[in-house]
Parts: sequence; C-alpha cells; structure tokens
Amino acid sequence: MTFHVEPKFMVISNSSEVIAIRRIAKEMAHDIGFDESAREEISLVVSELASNIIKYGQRGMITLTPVCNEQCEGLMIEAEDDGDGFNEHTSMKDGVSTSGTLGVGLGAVNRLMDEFDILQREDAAGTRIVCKRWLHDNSNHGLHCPFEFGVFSRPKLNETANGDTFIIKNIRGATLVGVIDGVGHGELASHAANAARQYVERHAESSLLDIFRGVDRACASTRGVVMALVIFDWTNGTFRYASVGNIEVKVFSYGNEKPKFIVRRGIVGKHAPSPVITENIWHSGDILALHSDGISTQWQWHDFAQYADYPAQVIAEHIYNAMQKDHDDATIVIVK
Ligand SMILES: [Mn+2]
Repeated sequence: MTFHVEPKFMVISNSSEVIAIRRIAKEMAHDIGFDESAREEISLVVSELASNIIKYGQRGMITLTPVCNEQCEGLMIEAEDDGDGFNEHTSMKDGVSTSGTLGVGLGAVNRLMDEFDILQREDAAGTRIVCKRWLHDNSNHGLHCPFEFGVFSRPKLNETANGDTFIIKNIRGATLVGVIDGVGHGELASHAANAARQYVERHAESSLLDIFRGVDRACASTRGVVMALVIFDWTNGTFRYASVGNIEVKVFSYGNEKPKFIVRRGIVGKHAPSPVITENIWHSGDILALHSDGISTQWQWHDFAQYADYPAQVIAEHIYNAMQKDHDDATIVIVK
C-alpha cells in the first residue's frame, strides 16, 4: 500500500511552478510504483494541465493524490482554474482559443489517463478536471477514450451564480456527457443544477432511465432542471441520448444519415416524464454539440463547417461567441 505517499498541491501562476509540479508528480509516480514510461506520461499530463492554467494569465491549482481501489493503486490529478480568462471583448483569432478554461489541448491528457472528468466548479466560474492513472490497466479494459471535448459555461450577465452546469465523465469504456440547466437563473437555479449534477456524477454507471428517475427525486425540493445526457460507447461506436426539456443537441456527420433524437417536455424534479432513449451510430469525424438555451438554437453546422478540424474547445467558443444571449446562463459542450 502507499500510505506513506502524501497528497501534494500547488497554486499555479507561473512557468516555474509548472516545472516544479511536474517534478513533484514524477517523484510521486515513482513512489507509488509506476514504471519509467508511465512516470513520463504522468509528468506530461501534469505539465499540460498546469500549462493550460497559466496560458492566459490565469491562476489555478494542481492537486496530486495517491488513490486505491479494490484492485490496485494509482494517482489522481486534479486541476482547477479560476475561470476569469474569458473576455467577451477579446476577439478570437481563427483556431486560437481565447479562453482560459482548462478545456484546451486536453486530447493527450484524456488518452494518457485511465479516468478523465471535466466538471464545473461550484464555488467559482472555473473548470475542474479530475483524472486518474492506475498502476495496472484495470479500468477501461485496455481502451483509451477516443473523444476530445470542449466546454464553455458562464452565468447570465451580472450574475455570479451559474444556473447551468455540465458533466463529462469517462466510465469503463464509455463517456457520459451532459448539460443541465436549472430553472430560472441565480442561486436557486444553481442549487438545482448542482443537485442534479451531483446525482448524475455519483450514478454515472446506472442506466439513463434510472439516472433521470433519480435526478427527478434528487431535485424534488429544488426548482428543477432541464437536462440532456449522452452516453458514448467506445466499443461498439454507438451513442445513446436522453433529454427532458429544452437542451439543444446537434450532430455534424459528414455524408451520413442524421441521427434521431426524441425530446420530452417537462422539468426534472417536478415529476418529469421518463425520457425516450434513442441510440444512434457514431461515425469517425462526427461532432456533437449540446447546449443550454443561453445559446440560440438558430445555427446550423453548415455555418461552422470551417472549424470542423479545429480542437473541440475552439469549436465550442466559436459557437458560443456567435450565438450566446446575455440574458441567460449559457453552456455548450462539444464532443468530437
Ligand atoms: Mn436557461
């Protein structure tokens, strides 16, 4: 066991701290028992996450924690940013993300880690990434997540509490992605959205129907939420979709038949009807966008086709910039 390995954390605000936390991660990986190539990969991940934090003059924190499950030991890496890097008045150059959110350049991180989640911080506007690497590959049956993600979420203008939230979570050969919009805006909407997200996080391995039923109970004493969840199966190239209320979904699929979605009306937490689960094929090159109603639905993939080859984070921010509405919380998640 690795009881002797202590967790470590470091505030990251400059490049010397990036180098320092990278070295600490490498030493900790050594103490836990990772071989040399795994140690290199872990230090690369930590370096990538820490560099992302300071890329736009932000501050954040990296926390390294030894962990164990029933089968083996591992290392958990958490990265948080303060979310202040995005400036609506900053013009976005093609292909260059202006956002300070951690969603940038995470493809390598996602591939090198066994578990990888992106969450919105509850206490701040920023993003929180949690990833784990196990000593022995026992979590994903040797598979690596084939997706890349981009996210952007911010509260209504002049509000501090965000009534929207999102989740991106890898679980045993599948990825769960969701956008949740608490009814209204402000603190009470945020409370409802976070209650829903926490339930989804803790029951991510349940069926979509059970998750929706559970969130309906978990949000009963709140204002309620509208929610869309997608589960991507890495092994058979399909994805399942379930939605109650007005979360928008759009899939870009070059030359393929459009996937079908059925959306139920209602509010989860207020005796919502069960969602209708649809299963569609995911083709290589497909891009999925999921967004709340703080982003107008009046767009087509055709309008953003020139960004199809760009990182998911860049696509998320281009759509956000073009279609966002000031008077509502706005959240978009891109999967490609
Ligand atoms: Mn809304």
